[in-house]
Amino acid sequence: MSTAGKVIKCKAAVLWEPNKPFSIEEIEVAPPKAKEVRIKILATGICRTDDHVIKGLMASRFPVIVGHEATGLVESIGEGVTTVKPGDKVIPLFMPQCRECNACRNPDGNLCIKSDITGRGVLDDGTTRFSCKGKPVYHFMNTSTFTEYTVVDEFAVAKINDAAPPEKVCLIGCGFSTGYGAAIKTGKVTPGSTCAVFGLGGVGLSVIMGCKSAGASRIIGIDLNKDKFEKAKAVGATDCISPKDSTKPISEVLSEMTGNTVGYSFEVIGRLDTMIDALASCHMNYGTSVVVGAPPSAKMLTYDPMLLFTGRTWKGCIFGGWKSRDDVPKIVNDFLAKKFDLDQLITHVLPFKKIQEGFELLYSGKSIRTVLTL
Ligand code: PAD
Ligand code: ZN
Repeated sequence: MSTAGKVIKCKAAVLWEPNKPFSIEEIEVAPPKAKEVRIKILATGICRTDDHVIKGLMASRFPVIVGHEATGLVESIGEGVTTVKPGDKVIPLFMPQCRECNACRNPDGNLCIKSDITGRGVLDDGTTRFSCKGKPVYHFMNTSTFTEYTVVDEFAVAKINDAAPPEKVCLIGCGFSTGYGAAIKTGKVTPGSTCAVFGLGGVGLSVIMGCKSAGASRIIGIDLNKDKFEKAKAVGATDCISPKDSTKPISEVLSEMTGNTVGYSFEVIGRLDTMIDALASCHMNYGTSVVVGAPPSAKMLTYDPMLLFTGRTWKGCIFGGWKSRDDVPKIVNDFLAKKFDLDQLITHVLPFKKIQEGFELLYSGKSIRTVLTL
């Protein structure tokens, strides 16, 4: 029996307030309105950005359904939707692409004006499609994937190749593409260069994979947790160090290790102190440092402007600088053509109802990416 046009009752992991565990609830998902798409989620990864909402580090309205790294099938479409149809395999896009705003029209831009980085928590028409116990539940970053069904705006979904394995390519919806793009698109790492990657989670490892594919000859991974080193080396790091192993500033350690040749550095943690450390670690004149880790909201940092005066470039990127609707289907095809491997990033696969266990694995440092299957 078709569910199109009807309210769907299904299970979702609802966050009623910050700093509380998920509660698996029965929710109601309204049908998609004009230019909206309702999606049955097949697999969704756990990313640190979801945890930023739990911890209150990222602006959000509550109750909310987080999750933003997923694969799904289109269940039904609203009026006027032309780019996807029921049955299509898709990836929801936390960085949308409306194709009309200035950033979308600029060849180098990707920060679409429709992106919800300020935590409005609603679809483009200003309302939500989720409710639970008679209360509205808010959306998260144009996606909300910790649910059996979600609704997104058409500008925030990409049709992908039917042959793509959902429990792997969900990582292309965030972690992999973010890191890989930070290296090849935003940092523009060059062959033979030396790179330093701060933070060896799923996103940091994807930065390493990008540096390697760009032809970097030395890639140094930096993390406080030495258990991350083995995986980092498996995906392409040539050396790994812990800041705890030296009393000197990490920038000096890196300079001594490399004869002062770090061309590119990446902050993939989301901390103010390591953003400055990463900046100071790239070459004072020709070095480029990329902020990938999400900055804690409402925090300021101070830094010595001499770090930039000598010539360094400091940049950042969301979703690796990719234009999501154009590029995600291509990245999925590159995966199917075996241009990179996602298995290295997926350490755990759990049924959706074990979402809390998946987050515990993230907190304990035991997982890189946990994928939840629905
Ligand atoms: P993760 O928590 O899996 O990895 C972070 C790593 O940093 C862990 O291995 C930690 O041990 C390590 N770490 C923590 N503190 C320090 C420190 N002081 N010095 C050295 N290492 C440390 O996170 P992730 O890989 O899922 O995400 C990393 C960041 O990227 C996080 O801030 C997330 O919100 C952000 C992100 N940004 C985008 C984007 O579009 N810019 C997308 C996805 C994730
Ligand atoms: Zn993410």
